[in-house]
Amino acid sequence: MDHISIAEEGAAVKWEVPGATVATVSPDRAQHWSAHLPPEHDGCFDLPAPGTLVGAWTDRLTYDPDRPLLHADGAWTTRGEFLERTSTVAGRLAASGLVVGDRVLVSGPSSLDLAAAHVACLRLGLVVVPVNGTYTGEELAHIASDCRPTAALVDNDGWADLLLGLDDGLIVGTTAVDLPDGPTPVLDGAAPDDPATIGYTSGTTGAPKGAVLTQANLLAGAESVRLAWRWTEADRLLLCLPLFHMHGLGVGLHGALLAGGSAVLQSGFAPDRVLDGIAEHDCTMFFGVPTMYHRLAEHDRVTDLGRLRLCVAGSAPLSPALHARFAAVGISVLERYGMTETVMLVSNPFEGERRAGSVGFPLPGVELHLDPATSEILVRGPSVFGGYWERPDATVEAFVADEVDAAAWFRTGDLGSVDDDGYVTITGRAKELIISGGLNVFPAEVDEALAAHPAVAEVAVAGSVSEEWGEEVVAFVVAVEGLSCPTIDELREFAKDRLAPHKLPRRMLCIDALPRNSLGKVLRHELREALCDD
Ligand code: MCA
Ligand code: AMP
Repeated sequence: MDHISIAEEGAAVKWEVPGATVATVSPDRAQHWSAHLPPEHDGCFDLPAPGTLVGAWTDRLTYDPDRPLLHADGAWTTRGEFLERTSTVAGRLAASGLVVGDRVLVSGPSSLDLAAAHVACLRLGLVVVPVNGTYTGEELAHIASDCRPTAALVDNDGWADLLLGLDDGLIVGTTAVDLPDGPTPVLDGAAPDDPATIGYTSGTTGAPKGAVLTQANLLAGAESVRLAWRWTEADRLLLCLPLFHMHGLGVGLHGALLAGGSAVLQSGFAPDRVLDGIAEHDCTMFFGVPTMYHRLAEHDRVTDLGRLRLCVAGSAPLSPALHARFAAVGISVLERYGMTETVMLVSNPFEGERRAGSVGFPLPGVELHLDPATSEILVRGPSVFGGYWERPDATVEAFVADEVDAAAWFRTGDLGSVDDDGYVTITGRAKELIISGGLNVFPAEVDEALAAHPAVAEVAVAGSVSEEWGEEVVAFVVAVEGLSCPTIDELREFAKDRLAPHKLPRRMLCIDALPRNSLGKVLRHELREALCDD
């Protein structure tokens, strides 16, 4: 293990992105990592690299095999049972012909089967492509044609037929992986730099791209929060976030397995069930997006969350007002910031002030720098991915090379500031993005789908502030001359086969013309401002 002193310069793992623009960056080396370190670390910590997520899990979980690990579908599974199940599933996948590096599309409501299928794939050296189960056929088809999976383990209605329609050679099953058993294959043999997951995420323009995360990236991402949040095997996480985004998967599930703690999996979010689950299973931690906290704040048993030792919020800004509502009942919600491409980046401290409106300090191993010209947040470190699947151009665009040392900086597309105490605040976005209920909506994709409506001459969407959703998608529609504007219901119905439900507009405004600059580009910020004046 590399022993890193926080006083040492350029501590992060280095990598190069050939061809990336070279910019002058003068990183502020004072990363305040010590704010996250338990006192016994004495200002130093061990980077988990070189290592693999699966290696670290197995090391932890083979010890004390009778200890409860995951609660799902009404029953507990122990560490030993879980490891055994994952090796059986891996044996089945290997016997079906899957080999190291093959991509496997995995999607379904949270369940033990889903967790075991995911872990089995990783232990076998397969590359998991987690997919949001609410995606439409079109969205799914894009991902499948882009990453060309060898197998798909999916529990969502109609998906098996859809996928077989795209590729009849695909091995398709459910996450129960009811395939013939095979001998136990080599497990946990992946190297740190081997790809482990491909997470699809949209860019400002173009179709969603796959962010490739290695075993080492995922390990570093989970390890940094394990350390910072003092996550131990005594912890029990109530995990109701979906297991197809980084928040639920890369932080919730991966972190629980790495810490050797336990987790109560719930499929979907229902405040009553969350509070009941916490009480029944003596949970110690809860992770959620701000929309979940908003709904919990409205609940008459909200103070039950006070029995937890840690409540973490992320994926979208937690408003200072919501932070204050929890503080008023004695609950100090810890806000953190991350991305599909980077796992977790910045977090409020476990000890010390959890500052409302701020995301805190860079996590151990993460270097953060603000682009001096634009204030865009640039990051590098062992959890940051190396590039997009088969998209060299997009990869080059996503990184800025450092003039001084070889490690490139990833451009997050988020704008930020760092105050005198070292707290990072996200002040805006360089990228065109709406975040609704913790889910990303890229306006251009929605514009394109709505523009195909026969009564729509032109259309652009913008995000309006919403207490519950953070932001809501609002469509500004110019009707075809002589036709009346479609209603919001007609518009949603029209687009529902192309766009997942969270991308559909919740409101619509009929206008005479879209504001455009002299080059014809829609001035989306003017639409947002119009909504603020509303
Ligand atoms: C559901 N609907 C939504 C959303 N979710 N509409 C807008 N935005 C959403 N996020 C639709 C439903 O399809 C339904 O449509 C209607 O809204 C009401 O649904 P409801 O039952 O109230 O919603 P829900 O099923 O309770 O879902 C809300 C939710 C969910 C629990 C907040 O969206 C959720 O789990 N969000 C978290 C996603 C997440 O894990 N994000 C992390 C990605 P209709 O009425 O038409 O049926 S970001 C990430 O991973 C990075 C690394 C990070 O930093 O964490
Ligand atoms: P995703 O691409 O789904 O991983 O979403 C990542 C994006 O979510 C980031 O680039 C941010 O814009 C946003 N995000 C995540 N956490 C926070 C947070 N605590 N505050 C504000 N934005 C956040």
